[in-house]
Amino acid sequence: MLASITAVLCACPARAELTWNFPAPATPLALDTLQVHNKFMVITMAIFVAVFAVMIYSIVTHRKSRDFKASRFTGPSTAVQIFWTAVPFLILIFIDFILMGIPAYHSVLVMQDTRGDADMVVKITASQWKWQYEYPSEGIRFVSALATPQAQIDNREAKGEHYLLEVDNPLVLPVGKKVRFLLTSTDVIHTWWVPQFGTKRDAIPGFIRETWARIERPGIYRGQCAELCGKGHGFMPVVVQAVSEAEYRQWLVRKKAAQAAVAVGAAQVWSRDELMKHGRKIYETLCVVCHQADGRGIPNVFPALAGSKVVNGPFLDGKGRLVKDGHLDRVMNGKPNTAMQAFKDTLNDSDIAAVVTFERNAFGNKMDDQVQPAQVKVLR
Ligand code: HEC
Ligand SMILES: [Cu+2]
Repeated sequence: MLASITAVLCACPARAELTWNFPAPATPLALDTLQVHNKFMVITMAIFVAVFAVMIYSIVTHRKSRDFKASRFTGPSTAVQIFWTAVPFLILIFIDFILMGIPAYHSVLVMQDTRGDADMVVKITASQWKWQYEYPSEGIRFVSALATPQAQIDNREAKGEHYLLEVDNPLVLPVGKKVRFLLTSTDVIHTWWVPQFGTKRDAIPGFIRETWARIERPGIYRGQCAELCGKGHGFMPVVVQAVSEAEYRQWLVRKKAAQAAVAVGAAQVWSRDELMKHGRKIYETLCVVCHQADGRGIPNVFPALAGSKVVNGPFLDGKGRLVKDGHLDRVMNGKPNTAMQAFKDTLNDSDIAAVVTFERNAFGNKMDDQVQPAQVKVLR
């Protein structure tokens, strides 16, 4: 028994880096809330020590073995009674309102301060189980999904340093700028949370909520969805890369060029191999959480794509229109009121064409056909 406890204790520090304090604040707001926390800890510790000191002193000095005789007075004067009621009352007012209330109120005000003086706006859309980031004034939009390989999740490979806290496309932000975040969701409630920013806001379907951050130091900041949002809840991390203003400008240029390249790619005819290769990548980042790596889904929850009638059925009718509830329709428009969301707005033409082609020719499906990006484009 003792040996096993010792073994567990000794193994712990080797497994995870143990830290006892909060992560270093990266925004003024996070610093503010940390200071409130620390101040409150000092106050509660002082109260704890004072109350226990009196209690322990009384227990020790007035104990029976010392033959202590209790005093037997009754009914002290009204003045004394008012006095010993009023004094604790005043102490409480002082501690609660002055020492704790004012700093807490200040923090909450700062937290809510999303007035129009922000330098830039980022729109965050949550969906099961990934984040979409949009820079409205730059015309940039992309999906940020978990990048941890499935093999690590399945314990077939050793877990990496940032296990479940890594994404394919991090949110890139400039330091020193007030960034206003607008949050919403397409399905259930999610929460966008980066501990080092001191911000945590629910993304609620049908509502736009807001929060903000002014990141002070460049670096990579990691967080998670903090609202239990279904099976993939633990698989939708938030990664923010804070860079200098100049690097941010360069990133914008690169990102725009990449988007333009995607548009060019969508105008070309892709080979089957290209479609399959790209389709596998999309499938592994976005669909695998539900339909599983082998395409067999989870019985009664997520349908199998292997052997599915939809996947192994037509996707366009004779006139080149979408077959209702066909393969392409299901992927582009989803199925209302189920976990199968519409991918039309999250994926570009090439992504949709590739992932559909992949599904039709993987997991034992042998449709031997393909979808071209240009076909998806006209169906939008
Ligand atoms: C959040 C879970 C989830 C994710 C992620 C997801 N799906 Fe689905 N998918 C479903 C569910 C649930 C259904 C069944 C809908 C219904 O009731 O018909 C479904 C149905 C389908 C079907 C029809 C299968 C059939 O036999 O009815 C296809 C095709 C499909 N999904 C493709 C995809 C693709 C491609 C992706 C990734 C781009 C994807 N799905 C991502 C949950 C998901
Ligand atoms: Cu979530």
